[in-house]
Amino acid sequence: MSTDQDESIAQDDREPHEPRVGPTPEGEPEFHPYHHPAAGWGAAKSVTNFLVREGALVDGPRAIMRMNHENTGFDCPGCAWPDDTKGLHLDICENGIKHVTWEMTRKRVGSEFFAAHSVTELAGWSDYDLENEGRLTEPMVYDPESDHYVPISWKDAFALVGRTLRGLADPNQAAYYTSGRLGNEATFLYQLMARELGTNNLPDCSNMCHEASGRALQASLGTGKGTVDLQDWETADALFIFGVNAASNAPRMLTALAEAYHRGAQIVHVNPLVEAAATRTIVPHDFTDMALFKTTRTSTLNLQPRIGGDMALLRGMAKAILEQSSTDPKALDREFIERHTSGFEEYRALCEATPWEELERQSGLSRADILKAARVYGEADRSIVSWCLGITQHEHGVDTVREIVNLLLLRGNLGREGAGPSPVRGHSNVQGNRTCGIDHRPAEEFLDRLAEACEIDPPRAHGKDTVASIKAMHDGEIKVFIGMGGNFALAAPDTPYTYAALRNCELTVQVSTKLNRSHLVHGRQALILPCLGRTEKDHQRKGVQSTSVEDSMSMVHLSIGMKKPASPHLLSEPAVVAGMARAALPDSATPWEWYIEDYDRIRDTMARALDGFEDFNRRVRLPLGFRIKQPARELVFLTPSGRAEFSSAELPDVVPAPGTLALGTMRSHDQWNTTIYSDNDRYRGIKNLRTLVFMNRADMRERGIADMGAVDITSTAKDGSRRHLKGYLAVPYDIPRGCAAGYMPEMNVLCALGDYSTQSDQPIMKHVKVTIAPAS
Ligand SMILES: Nc1nc2c(c(=O)[nH]1)N[C@H]1C(S)=C(S)[C@@H](COP(=O)(O)OP(=O)(O)OC[C@H]3O[C@@H](n4cnc5c(=O)[nH]c(N)nc54)[C@H](O)[C@@H]3O)O[C@H]1N2
Ligand SMILES: Nc1nc2c(c(=O)[nH]1)N[C@H]1C(S)=C(S)[C@@H](COP(=O)(O)OP(=O)(O)OC[C@H]3O[C@@H](n4cnc5c(=O)[nH]c(N)nc54)[C@H](O)[C@@H]3O)O[C@H]1N2
Ligand SMILES: [Mo]
Repeated sequence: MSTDQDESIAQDDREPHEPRVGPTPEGEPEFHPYHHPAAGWGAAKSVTNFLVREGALVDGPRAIMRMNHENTGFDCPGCAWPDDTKGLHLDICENGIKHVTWEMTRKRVGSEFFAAHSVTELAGWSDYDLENEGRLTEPMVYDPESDHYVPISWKDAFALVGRTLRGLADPNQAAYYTSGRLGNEATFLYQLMARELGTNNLPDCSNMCHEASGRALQASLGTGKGTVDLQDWETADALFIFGVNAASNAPRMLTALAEAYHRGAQIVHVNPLVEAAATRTIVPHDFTDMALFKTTRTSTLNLQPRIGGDMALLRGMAKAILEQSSTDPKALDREFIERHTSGFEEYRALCEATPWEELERQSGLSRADILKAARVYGEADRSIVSWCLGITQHEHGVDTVREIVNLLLLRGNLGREGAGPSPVRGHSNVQGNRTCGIDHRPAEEFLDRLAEACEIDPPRAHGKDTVASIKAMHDGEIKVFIGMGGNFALAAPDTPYTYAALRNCELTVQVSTKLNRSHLVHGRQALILPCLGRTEKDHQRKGVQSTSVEDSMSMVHLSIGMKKPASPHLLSEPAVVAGMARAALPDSATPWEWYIEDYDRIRDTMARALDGFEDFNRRVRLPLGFRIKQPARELVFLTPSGRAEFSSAELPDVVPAPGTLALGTMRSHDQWNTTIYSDNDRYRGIKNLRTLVFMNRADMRERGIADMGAVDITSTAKDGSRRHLKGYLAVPYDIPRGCAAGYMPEMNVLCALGDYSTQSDQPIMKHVKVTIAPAS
C-alpha cells in the first residue's frame, strides 16, 4: 500500500465521532420482526402519537384536509407520488402527515436562541435536537468573534451575498445547490440568476438520487422521465416494483398496489429485503377497510436478489422471453421492435451469449425464480416497471435502468395504456427542478430558448454536480456555496470530507425552514436565510401567491399555502432568490422585483422559455393542472436514431469478494432524508436503534457476531482508502448472503467521495464494499 493511502487511513481514523443523528432513545434497542399490514391502524396510531408530541393537534388535521386537494390546497411535500387523478378522495398517508406537521410546529428558533448557544455548542447537539427546536424566524449571520449567529437585516444579508459573488474572479467559483422541495417558480429564477451570473454550477439532490434514471431514459428513449401516469398504473396487468421501500417512502403507492391486487393484476417486488409494501396493507383512507381491519395483499411474487443483482435478473427475464419466442410467436412484439427500435439484434445476441449460471450467480436468484418473473412478464399484455434508489445508486445504475427499458421494448410495453417505465422520484418537486432548468449539463436548445426569453447570454460550458462541487470546494476552486433548501452537509457522501469542503468556503448561504447540520458546518462567512414553507400563505404586492410543482408522473399543478407564516420576517423562496440576484447583479435587466409582485409574471416568462409550458398560467389552473407532454409516450423518440435504443452493456460483476459484503444505505420508516422523527423503524421491527446493520444470520455466524452484537464496519474505497463506523449493532435479518443494510445519513461516513458511478456521477450509496467484524 502506498504512503498516500496510509495517510488517508490515518486521517479518517482521526475524525472525532459525530453527535448522534436521531433522538436519545427512549429505551433499549429492540428487534421484533413485523407481521402486520402496512399503513392501516399502525400508521394511524403513529400519526396520533406524533401529532400529540408535536402539539399540533389543532392545526394538524385542518391542514391535512387541505393537502393534495385539487387546486385549492398545498401539495404534500412528503413525496413525489401523484395525486389521485379522479380528485375524488384525499389520499393521505402517515409519512405525509408527519412531514407536514414537522413544518407546522409551533416551536421557534429566533435570535434569543442563537444568543444563548454558540455554534460550537450546537455542533455537539444531535441532528434531531437541532431540528426539534422548530422553525427559523429571522435572517442570521455568523459572527466569528463570538462564535454565535447574530441577526442581520434582509437588506444586509443580500448585500453580503451580492458583494461576495461580485468579488469572485470567476462566476464558476460559486455553486448553487437545490433540494427537491423548491417550487417551479423559485427554481426558474434561481437557475436564471446562476446563468445570468455566468455559471452552470447547479448541483442538486437529484445528483444523488435519480441522475441515473434521467441519463438512461434520455439515452434509450430521448426523454429524461418516465412515460406512465396514474391511469396507466390503474390498467396494467403486471407491475414490477424494483428497489423501493414504498410503504415508508412512497406510501400512496400502497393504494395503487391494493387496487391492482383487487383487479387481479400481478405485482412482483424485487428487493433484497421483503419490505412492508411487498406484503399487505390496509388502505388508510378506506374507512370500511380500516374499521374491519380488512387487509389487501400488495404482492403476488417477491424476489430477493443480491444487492446490485437486478441487471442480471432483468437480463435473465429477457433471455427467457427470447428463448420462448423461438416457439411462441407472441412472446415478442416483433412489429413494435421493427418499427420503433434499434439495436435489437445485438441485444438478442448478448442475451443468448450470457449463460444462465452467470445470471444466477450475479443476480443471486435461481433460474427457476428468474423464470417465474419472466412468466409473469410474458403473460401480461401490459406491464409497468417501476424503480427507485435500489436501482439508481449503483456503479451500473444507468445500465440497469436501460436494461429495464430493453425488457419493456421486447414486448412493446411503451406508448400505450397500462405500460412503460415509471421511476418513483424522491423529493416532491425534484422532477420539476430539472424541468425548470436545474441541470449542470443543460441542453443547447434549452439555453437557446432561455437566452431568447430572458435576454441573457447563458454560459455554455457544463457546470459541476454535487460530487464535483464538493471536490472543488475542498480544493478551494469553489468559494461560495448557496443551498436552496436541503441539508447538504449531512446528505452528501463522505461526511468528514464534505464538512471540510464546506468549511473551506468563503461564504456559505443556507435558505432553510429549520435549523440543521449545514448551518453549523459553514464557511468563513455564513448566512441562514429563513423562508416560508409550502403550507404557508405567501402574500406579495398583487395578493396571495401560489407556486407550481411537478410530480413523478409529469403532472404540473398549483400549490397554495394557507397557514399564517411561522414568523413575519420570513420571505418566500422566490423573494429570497430575487433579493440575492438583485444584489449580485445590480445592473441586471431582469425585472427581479416585478416578478415577485405576482408569480403569474414568472410563469409567463417560463411559458416562453420552457418546452411544454405553453399557456402555463391558464393550464396550471385547470382542476388537476396539466401533464407535460412525453414524446416517448407518443412513440416519438428524440434519440440520434429517432428510435428507441436497445442497449447492450456488459453485465457488471457485483458478487462481493470473499470476506466482504455489499452494504446498502437506506432510510428508516421514521425519517425524511436527514430529518429523523424517532429511532424506530416500525415495518422492519426496530425500536430505539439507528446505529445498526441488517445482516444475514449465516454471515453473522461466520464472523462470530452475536444477534444484536456490537460490530465495527470498515469500507474500502476504489482508491483503497478505508472508512470506519464503530459499535454498530448487528440485526439478523431476512437479507441475501453477502448483503448488508443500514441507515443514511449516519452511514455516509462510509461512502468515499471518489466512489461515484462513472455512468451517472452519482455517489455509490447502495453497493458500498465493507467488512464487518465483532467490535474491537
Ligand atoms: N417518508 C419518507 N419518504 C421519502 C423519503 C424519506 O426519507 N422519508 N425520501 C424521499 C427521497 S428524496 C427519495 S429519493 C425516495 C427514496 O425511496 P427509496 O428508494 O425507497 O429509498 P431507500 O430508503 O434508500 O430504500 C431503498 C430500497 O431499495 C432496496 N435496495 C437496496 N439495494 C438494492 C438493490 O441492489 N436492488 C434492489 N432491487 N433493491 C435494493 C432497499 O432494500 C430499500 O427497500 O423517497 C422519498 N420519500
Ligand atoms: N448514504 C446515502 N446518502 C444519501 C441517500 C442515500 O440513500 N444514502 N439519498 C440521497 C438522496 S436520494 C437525497 S434526495 C439527498 C437529500 O438531500 P437534501 O435534499 O439536501 O436533504 P433533506 O434532508 O431532504 O433536507 C432537509 C432540510 O431541508 C430544509 N427544508 C425543508 N423544507 C423546506 C422548504 O420548504 N424550503 C427550504 N428552503 N428548505 C426546506 C430544512 O431546513 C431541512 O433541515 O440525500 C442523499 N444522500
Ligand atoms: Mo432523493
